Amino acid sequence: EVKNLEAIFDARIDRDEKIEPKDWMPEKYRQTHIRQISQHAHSEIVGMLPEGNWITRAPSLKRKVALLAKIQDEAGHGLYLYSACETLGVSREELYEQLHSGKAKYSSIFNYPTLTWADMGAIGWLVDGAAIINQVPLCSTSFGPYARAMVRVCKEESFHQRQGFQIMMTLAEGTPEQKEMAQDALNRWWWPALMMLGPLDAESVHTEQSMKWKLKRKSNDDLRQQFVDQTVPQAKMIGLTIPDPDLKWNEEKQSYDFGEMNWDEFWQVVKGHGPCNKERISARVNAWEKGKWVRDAAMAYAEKQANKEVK
Ligand code: FAQ
Repeated sequence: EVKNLEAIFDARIDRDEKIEPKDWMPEKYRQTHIRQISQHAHSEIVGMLPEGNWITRAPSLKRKVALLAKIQDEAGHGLYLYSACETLGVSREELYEQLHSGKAKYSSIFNYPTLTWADMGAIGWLVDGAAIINQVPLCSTSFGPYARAMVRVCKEESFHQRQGFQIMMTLAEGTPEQKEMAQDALNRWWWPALMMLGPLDAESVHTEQSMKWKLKRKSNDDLRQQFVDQTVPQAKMIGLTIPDPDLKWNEEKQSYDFGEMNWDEFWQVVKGHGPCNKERISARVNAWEKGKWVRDAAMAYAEKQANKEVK
């Protein structure tokens, strides 16, 4: 009977139908979606921390307002994604527990430090830039709640990317020191941003199955190529240099060739040994523990209200 259900399911995927939470789905489909959607949610939440570091030091009121709004958007994305994930039968408490205990992964990129204001520019421009390239195809992913969440998320990411590029542009047009600060941020964020799109296709264990299920619509390498081709002209436009001596326009393939990434560094960061992994997790655990009294008070209040209604 499961064989039969599986054939019907596969046919629905072939027809590009959306799979909804109450529909039958193979257990592996459910598990792989819980994995990817929860990693994505954790990334949004942990991703607030590097930028949170600069809220009190933004150079003007306008910059501070925009940065605050961006970080709040990220909180919203995290909450959407946790909700989408919960429709697959996992509770939010379990997901938080997985993050806080170090069991769950989140994007490697958020384990790097934010050393100067220019890093706010580089994150918006490069990290949100890479996130959009990865997430636009996810708007047509096969699982309905994930696909629908991505539509709004992508619109907001697009504002974030412009916000970051505008910071970089302003710095690059500024004093020599400001331009140097922008270049230094680009130097530090370029390679981590490329690696954020995941291991090489040849090393990517999930791509083949995820493509069949239309969870992933493009491979890691295709997305990376698209990111490079889109970003190199933007760097040129503002007079900054991509820190890659092997970067070269390839006339034949009509796109850029680029250098090799440091995959040892990537896997070290993914395994928890990046520059800020410990700091990020302890910030989350701390926020959770410090917020306990708020959760307790809200529960006590809700119980009191419920009792009142009975009388
Ligand atoms: N970091 O076989 P694949 C954002 C793991 S949101 C850590 O290629 P898959 C917004 C992978 O989980 C950024 N781990 O895996 C923002 C797997 O391990 P597992 C997050 C990584 O799933 C901006 C193993 O390596 N976006 O930036 C990474 O097919 C600014 C093998 O890899 C998403 O999560 C990595 N970079 O492809 C917020 C998008 N890459 O699970 C604040 C949704 C791979 O077996 C500020 N996710 N791994 O233990 C995806 O599209 C996919 O999951 C990929 C990875 C493409 C990330």
